[in-house]
Amino acid sequence: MLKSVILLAGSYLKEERGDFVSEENENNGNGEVEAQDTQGEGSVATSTDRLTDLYRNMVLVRTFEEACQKGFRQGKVGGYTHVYIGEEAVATGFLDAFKDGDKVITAYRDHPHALLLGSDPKEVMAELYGKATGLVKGKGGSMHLFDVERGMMGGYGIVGGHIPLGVGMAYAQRYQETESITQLFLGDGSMSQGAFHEAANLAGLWGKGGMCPVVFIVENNQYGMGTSVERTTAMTDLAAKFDAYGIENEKVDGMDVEAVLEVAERVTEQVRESGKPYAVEALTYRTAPHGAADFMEKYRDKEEVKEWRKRDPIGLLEQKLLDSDTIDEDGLQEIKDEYKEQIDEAVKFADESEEPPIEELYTDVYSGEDEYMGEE
Ligand SMILES: Cc1ncc(C[n+]2csc(CCOP(=O)(O)OP(=O)(O)O)c2C)c(N)n1
Ligand SMILES: [Mg+2]
Repeated sequence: MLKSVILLAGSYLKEERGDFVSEENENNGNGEVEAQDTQGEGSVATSTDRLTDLYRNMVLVRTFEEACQKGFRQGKVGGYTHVYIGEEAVATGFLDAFKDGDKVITAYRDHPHALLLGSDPKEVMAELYGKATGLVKGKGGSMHLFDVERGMMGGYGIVGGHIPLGVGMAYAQRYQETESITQLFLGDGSMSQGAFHEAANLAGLWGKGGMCPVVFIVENNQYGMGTSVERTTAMTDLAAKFDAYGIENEKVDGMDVEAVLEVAERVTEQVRESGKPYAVEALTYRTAPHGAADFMEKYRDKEEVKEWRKRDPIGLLEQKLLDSDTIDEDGLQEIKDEYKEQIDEAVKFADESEEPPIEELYTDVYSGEDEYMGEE
């Protein structure tokens, strides 16, 4: 296995590049970052058009997340919300390898997955605002986005709870003799849940017979809320945990979208072909707080966040696009302005939409006839 230190590499990057994170995402506290090993030397040559598309997708996600963090702090978003700022390269790279018929399932940090699968940002924002025009009629909120037609099988709030569901979905895909696969995103924190181990065991077992085409994508952002991976488990090599279940695995630099895309394309095709599960641990970092309501971050210090921001995924790609003369500073700004305008419209739409009517309180909540709910 090739080894490379990902954390401090790339410090050529201007600190502010790509880092259009608002000051309110700043944090306080103490903590340390350790260098990590990744397999592969990183990037492959990707066409400049494709790189620009990846850039656009990451800017879409970042701009959306900035706006919903703001909306939450203005009291417009009910429930709770968790943003993906700093982690954009992971979902962006993997979902670029998504094919029609595939399925995606994830935890509660789920806005990017819906957006990247093509859900309308207006409907996603309206969902966060709890409005009837929302993606699931305002009844799911930030943590429970679904867009089944596009393959988005949900965001889930119970840590680890979606993992057995995703493995079951992958089994069904083979049982029904399709060529589709499931991309199952999970957090580092969820891997200490029993549900993860039970599901990984079955995935490995079913995979022996080519009956479980699932890609586990571990979004290792170094923390589960305020608890670092080192304080969660004695065995911090998360990819290697899959060895115990006979599941092939590797790590990738989750800040480098081109490296993520290379792994995603190769691995999704292998899983599609073989019906066997595969796991990728993407080493990444959320530069935003755990949840939008968190301001004080005693578990990590500003220096740590600053170090990771030097490798902001959007900044890294901007540098690459500039260095290769694919685009200039004005071109980058134009893209950012375009998404700012689109997301401003989404916020306006969410703000102006109606709340669901009271008669809808019980519809789409339980299966079966609606009328038995709330009736004498
Ligand atoms: C079963 C369960 N236990 C505890 C929680 C509270 N909780 C919410 S998020 C979280 C951390 C999960 O961390 P990770 O899986 O690494 O995801 P991340 O937030 O870093 O994306 C915890 C413990 C929960 N939602 N569900
Ligand atoms: Mg985490």
